Amino acid sequence: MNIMKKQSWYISENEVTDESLFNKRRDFLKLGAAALVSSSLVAEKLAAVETTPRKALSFKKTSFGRGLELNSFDQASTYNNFYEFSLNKKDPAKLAHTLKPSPWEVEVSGEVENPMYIDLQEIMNKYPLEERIYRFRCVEGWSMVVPWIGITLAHILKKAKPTSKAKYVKFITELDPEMFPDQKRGIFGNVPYPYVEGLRMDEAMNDLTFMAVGMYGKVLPNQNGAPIRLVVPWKYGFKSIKSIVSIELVEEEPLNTWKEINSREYGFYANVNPKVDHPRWSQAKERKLGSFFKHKTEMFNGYSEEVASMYKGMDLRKLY
Ligand SMILES: Nc1nc2c(c(=O)[nH]1)N[C@H]1C(S)=C(S)[C@@H](COP(=O)(O)O)O[C@H]1N2
Ligand SMILES: [Mo]
Repeated sequence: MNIMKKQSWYISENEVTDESLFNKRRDFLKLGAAALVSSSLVAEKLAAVETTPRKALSFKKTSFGRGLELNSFDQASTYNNFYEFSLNKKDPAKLAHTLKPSPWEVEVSGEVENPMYIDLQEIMNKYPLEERIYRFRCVEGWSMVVPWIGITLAHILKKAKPTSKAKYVKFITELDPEMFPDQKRGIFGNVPYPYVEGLRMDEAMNDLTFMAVGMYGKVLPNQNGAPIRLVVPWKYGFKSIKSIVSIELVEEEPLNTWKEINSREYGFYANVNPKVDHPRWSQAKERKLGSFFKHKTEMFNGYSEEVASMYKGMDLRKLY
């Protein structure tokens, strides 16, 4: 037996991995015996690690995020929040093979002159894809830097032509219990499905707001939200909804899933803000995946120049 004495600098695994924060967040979900059973099932499936080769995409490089140090593909694709598969971050990479990203269509509807269905093949083959390197910050306190490939949401919305009544955009994840095991639990599950998110119209049209179909040069791995997901880099990660099937332009602010689960702790705006703490933990610092030390959280996750003007006159303390 090799028992090491703890050094003064020793930080327990829990503190480093943020698993403790994750668990705190999870407290609010109705975790019953079912969840425990499913996590042992997950262990049996450990062998089924995703090995599917990803299709390469053609895209244009851009200057977004130049100079930022990228996380590795392995880091970004094996530490995921995707509750439709599991509440444990290591599980989606092992379980997401049940998600069938093709064929796939996204419906664009509601307050638009030109409602449409967009085929994912059409986006991948005909739209002008570009690469953008963005910071990504989860509300739990971990962060990463990822090279996403996709198009701006504005590109899609302009094709659909929003009417003057369009004030918000509502996004919905696919609802299909055959693809997403946690959805099978219905009202006894952890999360009210389908997962819903929303943006105000100006946020949706902001040039940073991105619809990703790929990362690290190739199509998205299922666990990162294939075949198409939102990326809003100045907001906490839960806004960046995965595996989208519906984009609806609406008049009223949509109720997003985490606000529905716990409106005291998660809001609609959810802008990254080091000065507004989560009711149960500080947001002043964050830890980038793979790095040992924490660093300071930046206002709007470092994107103030591009987005701060949208929130002039609003009480940022209430924007959580
Ligand atoms: N449909 C759906 N979208 C989702 C989630 C989810 O559970 N389901 N989790 C969110 C959260 S909390 C985060 S931090 C990011 C994680 O994205 P990643 O796994 O690509 O890092 O996805 C967001 N989008
Ligand atoms: Mo998150």
